[in-house]
Amino acid sequence: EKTQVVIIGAGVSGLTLATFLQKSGVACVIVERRNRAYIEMRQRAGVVEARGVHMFERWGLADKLLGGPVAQTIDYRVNGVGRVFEIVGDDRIQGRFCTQQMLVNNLLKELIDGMSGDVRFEVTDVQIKNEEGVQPEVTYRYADSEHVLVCDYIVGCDGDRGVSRASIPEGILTKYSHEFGYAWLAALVEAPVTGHPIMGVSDHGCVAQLPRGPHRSRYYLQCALSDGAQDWPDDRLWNEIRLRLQDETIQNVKVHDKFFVPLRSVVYAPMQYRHLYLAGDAAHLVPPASAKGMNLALFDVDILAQGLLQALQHNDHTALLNYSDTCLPHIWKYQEFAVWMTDMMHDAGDPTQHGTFYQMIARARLDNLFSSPIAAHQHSEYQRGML
Ligand code: RFL
Repeated sequence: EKTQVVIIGAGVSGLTLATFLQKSGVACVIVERRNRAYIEMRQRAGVVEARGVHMFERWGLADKLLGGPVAQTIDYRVNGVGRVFEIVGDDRIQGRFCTQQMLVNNLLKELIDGMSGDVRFEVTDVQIKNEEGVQPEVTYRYADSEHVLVCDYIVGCDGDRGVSRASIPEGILTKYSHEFGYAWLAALVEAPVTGHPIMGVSDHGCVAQLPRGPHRSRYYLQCALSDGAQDWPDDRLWNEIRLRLQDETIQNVKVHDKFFVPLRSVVYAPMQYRHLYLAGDAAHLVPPASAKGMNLALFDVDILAQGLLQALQHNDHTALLNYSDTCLPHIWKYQEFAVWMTDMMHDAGDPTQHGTFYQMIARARLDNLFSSPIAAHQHSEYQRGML
């Protein structure tokens, strides 16, 4: 069987890329190991930043895929005392509320139900043939039969633990990584954010509460790397939230899910090898304090979609050859932002991280956002994804 592009993984990057390509008349197939119902249920990010909104507008998809405008404020709290930061910038381009789940569901509808896009769920044993001078192939198993897709390009959108990056021979990619030494417990709860999204630091570790729809929000709590679900029963979770936010009025409500994310930053370079291109978490990871993972994935596939169109429709391979060089400076800029946010949030509250000296330095950094219009402007542009 022949197609132009095979995309491995139907997460946010794979589905967005396929939708852009399909809309532009490029034949593509997604192969995905999970079933559709599983993908429709998966919940993570909450906001498509201003840059991503602008991108979807450019592809004529913003109103079909995205929700309404999002809060342009962040309540930075230190030991319960809040200061509301206002994200400033061009009002015409604003971030939109759109959980990753909502975006993925809207993409599935648009791609499969609206454009008859070809997404093959529940495949196993995906393998990549990516040799010099030979037409690339992706093979997979579905039920008990083996399938071969012959194509022009392969795109790895299969996350950090997928097969795409792993198929690249040793010595080609450089891995740049940083482990922060602690984890975040992420808990989706049945209570909305009632005021502004909260980024809180406290002497007991950092805590954040971010909106996830009209009835839900996600709390993030700094915890030890070695912690597991058994260490965080619901009572402990709520007691810690009250303690870290210094707010005894917070009630225990239903907790829908709880999982642990070790905080790490990773970049693999280059993001391409022969006919294979990596996008999203397959190429880089950022800690969740920055809220950039999904947004960087969207950035990658925008650049890649344009490069693939140039190559396949105009026989111009320049943009595709330059894919890594175009993406990596942007990715590093937001890695820097993610490290700044993560260090600031943890050091500002927790003297066990880097001592009381760094606690005061981190608080001075936070203060800066409220006293310096230049710092506020730069922080806003990072938040909006416009730098
Ligand atoms: P995804 O979404 O993980 O999709 C990868 C897909 O590939 C499939 N797959 C395979 N398919 C076939 N064969 C194989 N061998 C395969 N191996 C894997 C998987 O089943 C899956 O369907 O990666 P993608 O598309 O690169 O998207 C990246 C984003 O999902 C990720 O960066 C964000 O979720 C990160 N993130 C956040 N990003 C933000 O921009 N803002 C946020 O507020 C935010 N919060 C978060 C987050 C990530 C979190 N976790 C789970 C680490 C909060 C959390 C808790």
